Amino acid sequence: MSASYEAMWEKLNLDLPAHEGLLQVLGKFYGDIYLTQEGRLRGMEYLDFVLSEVHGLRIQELQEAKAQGRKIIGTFCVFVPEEITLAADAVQVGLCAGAEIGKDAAEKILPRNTCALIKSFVGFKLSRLCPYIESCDLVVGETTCDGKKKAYEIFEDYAPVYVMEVPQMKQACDLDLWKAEIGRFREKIEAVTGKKISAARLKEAIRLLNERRRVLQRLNRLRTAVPTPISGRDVLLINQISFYDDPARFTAKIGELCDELEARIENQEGVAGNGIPRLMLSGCPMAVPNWKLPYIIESSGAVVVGEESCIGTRNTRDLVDESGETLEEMLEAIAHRYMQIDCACFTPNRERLEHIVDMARDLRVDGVIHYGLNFCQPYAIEAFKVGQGLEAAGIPMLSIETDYSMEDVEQLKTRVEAFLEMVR
Ligand code: BJ8
Repeated sequence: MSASYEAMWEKLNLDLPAHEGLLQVLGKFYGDIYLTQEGRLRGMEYLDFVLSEVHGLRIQELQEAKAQGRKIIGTFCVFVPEEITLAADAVQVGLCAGAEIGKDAAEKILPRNTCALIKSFVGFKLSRLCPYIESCDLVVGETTCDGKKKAYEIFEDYAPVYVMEVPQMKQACDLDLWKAEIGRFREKIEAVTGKKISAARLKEAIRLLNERRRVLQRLNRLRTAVPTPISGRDVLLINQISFYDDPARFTAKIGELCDELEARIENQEGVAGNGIPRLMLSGCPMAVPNWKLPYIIESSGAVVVGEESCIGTRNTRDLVDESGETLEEMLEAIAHRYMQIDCACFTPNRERLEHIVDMARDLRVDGVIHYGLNFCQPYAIEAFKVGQGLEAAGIPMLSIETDYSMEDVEQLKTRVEAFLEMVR
């Protein structure tokens, strides 16, 4: 990464030597996991470039946006409605982190038995390693799992935090609560940005973000092809980048990539041969640069063809109804769309079980790997019902719990290989 960014990082008060170390590790990790793949699509060059500039060019763009008076809003959950942020001319970026690097710092203020995702974002902040967090004018949390909910109470000592209340059930009264929360969020965003949200701007934001969802839906549909035309690692990266790249640019680039995939399918070309087991991942989100499990799977002779996750289809499956004309109608449509998210923090959460089985069938998978981060109770407990649902559908499932460390790689590989033997 260019040395010309150093002044920018210094201004953002990053710990420069530690940050340099992080970039080196990330570059090596990326090279090993991504650039060693054979027959990669031309369209992935854009993603390689964006990732190589993850702390460079994109941060520079955020600083330029700030200089023009735009605000940067950071989030940790797909429940935060980006349409509202965008309609107030702000930029929303995902802050979930998938690296272990700030773990020791995080464990000074959080219990050790906290999930890796929470420790990671807290650790990145405490270690002054994340230029995204340091660029934020507001960080938006949410009351999903207990770990995040309580961590925000501590996090607000280090960054400006606002918390949205996400209901835990989906009854009529919960939808009312959620609508009120969206109204409260709109007021907060208007206050932070100093800009009133108009119906015209909200309509445009809804359209733009639906387009991003549509292109990712198209990408996922193309993966139903046998042989699959793109690796699971590459699609995970695309989903991860969708959380911080410019939405219009990203959508255009992924559209081009899908054109390339269609040509590949027409020629019956794929990244893995016909007999290679097709697996689907289901469970906790994999935030950048958490590529551990897909890499283990794909280097063990299988291919990942779907991700039932918030960094995957849980974030792209549902669109906002675009027929609303007034602000009220559009806010209502936004509330309805977000309440369809089937996060394990909800009870009951039967629709997730149905979605998983439907998705596994559509993608013609040979098996599902349920992925949970250690100490994530919602997903770990829900894995039992997911397993039952898949068993009834005749689809094998392996449940894995892990974290961001590399210590268990060999053990995971052994389990994945045994599972592959079974599904073959
Ligand atoms: S809508 S999945 S992004 S909450 S892994 S921090 S649940 S203990 S990330 Fe999530 Fe929103 Fe739900 Fe999606 Fe807690 Fe579990 Fe950690 Fe998690």
